[in-house]
Amino acid sequence: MKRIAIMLSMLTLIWGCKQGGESGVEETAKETGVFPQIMPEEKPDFALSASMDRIYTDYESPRPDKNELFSQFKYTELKGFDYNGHDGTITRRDPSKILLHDGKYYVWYTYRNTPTPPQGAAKCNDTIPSSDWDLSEIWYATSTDGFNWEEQGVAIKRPEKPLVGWRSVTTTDILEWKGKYYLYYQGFMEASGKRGDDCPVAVSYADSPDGPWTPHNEIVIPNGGEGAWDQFSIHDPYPLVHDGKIYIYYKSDFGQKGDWIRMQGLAIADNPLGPFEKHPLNPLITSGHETSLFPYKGGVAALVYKDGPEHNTIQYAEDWVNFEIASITELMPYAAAPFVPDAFTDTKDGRGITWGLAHFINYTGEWSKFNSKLVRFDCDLSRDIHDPQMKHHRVNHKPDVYYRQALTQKQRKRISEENKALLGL
Ligand code: AAL
Repeated sequence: MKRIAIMLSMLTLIWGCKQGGESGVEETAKETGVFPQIMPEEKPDFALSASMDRIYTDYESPRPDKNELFSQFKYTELKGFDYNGHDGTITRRDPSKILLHDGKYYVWYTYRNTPTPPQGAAKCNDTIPSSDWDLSEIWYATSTDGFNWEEQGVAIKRPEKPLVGWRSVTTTDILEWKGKYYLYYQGFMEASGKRGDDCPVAVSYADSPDGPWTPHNEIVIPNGGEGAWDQFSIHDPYPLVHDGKIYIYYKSDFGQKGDWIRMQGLAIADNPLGPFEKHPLNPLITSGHETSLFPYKGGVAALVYKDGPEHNTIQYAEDWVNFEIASITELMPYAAAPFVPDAFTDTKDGRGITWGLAHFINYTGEWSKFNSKLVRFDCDLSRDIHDPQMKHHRVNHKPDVYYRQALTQKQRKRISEENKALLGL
């Protein structure tokens, strides 16, 4: 009897699909209480589970390959940079967004060239770095294809003590504003690792991307006050132009040193040299690390990777403040620094991104030779291309990738003991 009833309701459902299109489907679903075979385009007004509800509120499509804000990421080794055989004495990391100027791509990045690899805060001195980004400068390179780069040399040197950034200037990003150029960067005034990774943000400006760069020599985004979430670190300054203002998204590490919680905040100014006002809702994104963003339609999208409960997501904020998960992805670029053609145009119709630079940290995997290497990533997070090969909804890793995530001896021992107890051996 029950089977007949189900059959009848399914036949009714199919008949509803044929007869009434969407409304028929909804009506039939309401009558039968069974979610229809043809998924309603618009959010139906019958009861949905929380997860089903998100399909209509959060995602452009139930299929990632139909979601403009989903993409896989592909990686290509860059040419034009020497790393001393990756012995740890040279690092290039934390690249800036890519700027296109006079037919050339420009990128700025943290450059360290020291007599030794990083030795930790206890052993560091005026020439021995504490961390991979200690005793660093901001260098830059140019390219005409994004794969082959020509290193141009230093853009921002470390200033004299006690000016902001005297110990290290790192983790920079570029702003083009009213025909001038601004490089924002972390200005360390103590070796990273002494207390934490503590620094504010400084800025230098120039009339050309090739410099010369004039340091503003003042802190433009200060650390938070006593007890504030961003009291110690203002990392990864990431400027965009929106609503006629300069929006700088940034990260801070808070909670317990060594067990940091990392979240993203926003500071806004009318003038590139500040004053920057921090958003009252900060922190705005509960996850991520060097979080990169790009205008998308009328809002802004964010590549949120590495840390936090929502890592490995691409998020979207229509109002540039309240972010929602737009897709979940994998193998996301570290410190992604995309080419964002409309980063500074104050666009209301953001087009998205297709490539940029990123970095691999601890490139050789040997902590005693810690150094990082720049890499190119490509993706399809653009409204102007459709690359199906970037839209496969999973990366098919080969078995060796899984085998490399091997159990440790300690884990094997624990499992063996549990097994013996279970089997009474
Ligand atoms: C990076 C960034 C900041 C931190 C350190 C160098 O990944 O988050 O720049 O200070 O790590």
